[in-house]
Amino acid sequence: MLNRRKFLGSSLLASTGLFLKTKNEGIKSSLVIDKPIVISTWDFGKAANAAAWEVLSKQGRALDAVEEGVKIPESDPDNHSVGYGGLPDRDGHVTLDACIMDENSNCGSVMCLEYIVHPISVARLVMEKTPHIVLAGDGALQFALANGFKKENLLTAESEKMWKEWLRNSKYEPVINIENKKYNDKSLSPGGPFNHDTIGMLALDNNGNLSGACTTSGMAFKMHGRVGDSPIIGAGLFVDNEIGSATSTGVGEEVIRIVGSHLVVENMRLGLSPRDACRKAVERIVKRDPEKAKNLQVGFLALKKDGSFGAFCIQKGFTYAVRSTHEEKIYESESWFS
Ligand code: SD4
Repeated sequence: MLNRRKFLGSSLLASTGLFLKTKNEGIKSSLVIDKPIVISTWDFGKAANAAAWEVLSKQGRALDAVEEGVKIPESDPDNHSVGYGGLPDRDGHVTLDACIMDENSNCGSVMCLEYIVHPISVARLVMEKTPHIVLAGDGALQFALANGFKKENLLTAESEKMWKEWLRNSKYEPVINIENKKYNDKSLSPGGPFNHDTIGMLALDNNGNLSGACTTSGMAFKMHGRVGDSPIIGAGLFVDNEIGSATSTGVGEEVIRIVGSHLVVENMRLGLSPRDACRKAVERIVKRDPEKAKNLQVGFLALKKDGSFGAFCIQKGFTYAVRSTHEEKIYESESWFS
């Protein structure tokens, strides 16, 4: 049945000229017919996708899928860049940023939230229970506690150890996600690898609706109060149910500057494929300051309304995970620099 459906999908697309194949871009040979689909940033997106898939494969809503999905890395103590076990700011506080957006442009966000393992669920509650979109800091914490979330210490012994190693030099030199370079080389950077990664997740459900979620502990050893792109609607995440969705990872400041995820969705609105839409956004960052870009990492990931997907990043090394009816795979994104 699946094969027949896939065949029908492929032949329909081929006959209408929609059968596209681009290097390193997800090939959705049976686009609409093969929904649902979920994609997320980095290798650890695979386990998160599996949780999202539990929802999607039972005809669940994309919104529920992305929330359930990103909760996996949020509660994983071995993931030092999301939720529990995330690396603290330079003063030792684990401060979390998260946002969520549904098919009706409803959205919710928390910034600089402490002590709560699942900031994504608090963001969803901000969306559903308040007339607001963003709650920050202590206000976000009070809101979470009032709604039954438990206050927990998020600084694990391992994260604390890494922070203490960092404190020995206390060099405030925030660099994120540059794979295989000095920040991920333990001998050059005690405590590394530490400075990545955010999970951004995008899903298309059986009803053809899109939603997205993005959650992170942000830049390791950041200034207290620093907020990145991840909880900012339009920067770290954007969903337009008519067109598509996008999310980002990397140096948040550069993404905020260009309102990156919104830009990727608007590029798709203009007709670009997900991969090309991401590439155009990367180009905007690189062209603004080509010298700076050599030492920056930003990656964009996009999922279009038709189920096609793609990514692009500045430096080699950004990966993303895909789960659909016919694949469970990790892709390596194309990059500006090789
Ligand atoms: C931030 N964009 O806080 C996040 C960090 C990140 O992979 O994505 N790391 O700027």
